[in-house]
Amino acid sequence: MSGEFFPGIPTIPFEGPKSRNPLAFKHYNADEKVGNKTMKEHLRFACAYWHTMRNGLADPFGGPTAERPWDDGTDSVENARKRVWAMFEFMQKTGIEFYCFHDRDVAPELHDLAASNDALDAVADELLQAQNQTGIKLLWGTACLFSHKRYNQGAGTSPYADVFAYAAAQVKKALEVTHRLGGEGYVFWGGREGYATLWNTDMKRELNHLARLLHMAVAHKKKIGFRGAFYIEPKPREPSTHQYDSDSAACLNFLREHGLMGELSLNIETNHATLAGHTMMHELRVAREAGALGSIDANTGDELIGWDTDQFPTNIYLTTQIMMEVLRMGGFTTGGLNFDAKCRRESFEPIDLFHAHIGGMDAFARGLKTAHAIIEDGRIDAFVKERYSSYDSGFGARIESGTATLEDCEAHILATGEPLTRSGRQEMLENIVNEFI
Ligand code: XUL
Ligand code: CO
Repeated sequence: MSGEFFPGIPTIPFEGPKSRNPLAFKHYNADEKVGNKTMKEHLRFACAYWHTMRNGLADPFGGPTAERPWDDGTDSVENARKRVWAMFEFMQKTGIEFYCFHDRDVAPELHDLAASNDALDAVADELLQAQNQTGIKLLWGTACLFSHKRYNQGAGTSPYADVFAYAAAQVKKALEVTHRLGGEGYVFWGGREGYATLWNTDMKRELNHLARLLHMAVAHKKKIGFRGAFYIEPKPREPSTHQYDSDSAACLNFLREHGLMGELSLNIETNHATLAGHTMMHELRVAREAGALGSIDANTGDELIGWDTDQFPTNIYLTTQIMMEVLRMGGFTTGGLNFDAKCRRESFEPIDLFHAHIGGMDAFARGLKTAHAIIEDGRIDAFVKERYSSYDSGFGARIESGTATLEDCEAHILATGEPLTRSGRQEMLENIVNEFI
């Protein structure tokens, strides 16, 4: 492929930690092995089409600043087709092997559904050609069910049945295009699936409708033979006051209540965890322990700004914690690390897209190595195992196996007296983590 979109920027090399070249990886060395897999096999980085190609970098107080010389700013299918090649040149140069898209990022929404579907098919032709030429794959596709004004009161949870039907039709098409492009997954992020106020809301009906939409999607997935994974992406608020998929626990509860557990797993995003008042490690742990950790939207928020800033992840503690959970589930299968992140409004040049992704990839390479080393070292795991060892045998084993009653517990304490507890050693364990960072 020619280098017409990012002239003067080479394929980003790995130069190691001593390099001072801003256009080089210091830690991400794609083919280097960590444990029994290479870094690229562990990390499965993906580039988000909406941020990389479509985000003008506006904020609530000012319009777009991004300079994207290849984009003529129109909604033409021609412009959309051209953008595909800018996206793929960018991914080739950064060595990112997957991408993710919404239907409306890759192709324009036109005057009616049929025209929009035709536009999407035309761009999908181009995407398929670019995938075949580069070997880059689709991590997941999704439908944008939150930007158009028809979705002002939700999509699957809209009080209007025809809006529901429009959303479902969009899901059908996006799913078919994802299938055609060999996507490894499909995401449901309920951008406006929640409420602005309970005074006008029938929550039970809305939740039932959302479940209907997902059941329809599961049925259609089976009908067309799509074998990829389905994910729900939790987020507590913004744009709505409360979103039903507010965090991992709420999503799991929803899936269980509506008979969808096993059909969908979770795509967990760092900044959404922050907005939910949780650590990312918490959100991942909740999902992993339910066997439902599917994929990750890798970004971060700003501690001083209260909205979804979608910044690139650079914090090594964060990436270490994330990779601990990923390694502990045995690695990704269909999922990966999708940079659902954008440059700051001040970083408006095309080269900033490179700095941003290089930084995120290096941060995750360090997180991966650190997490692997902590697990290999084994001291933290050994501590945790020992901490719960009173349940391994004796009376504790009877509690776990369900053979002890309240009366048995009373008798046990009357016989043994005041229990012994030990220090949780938080500081010592944090010091061990720091030994590896
Ligand atoms: C929005 C967000 C979405 C989803 C896909 O906060 O994260 O971009 O990842 O719809
Ligand atoms: Co996301």
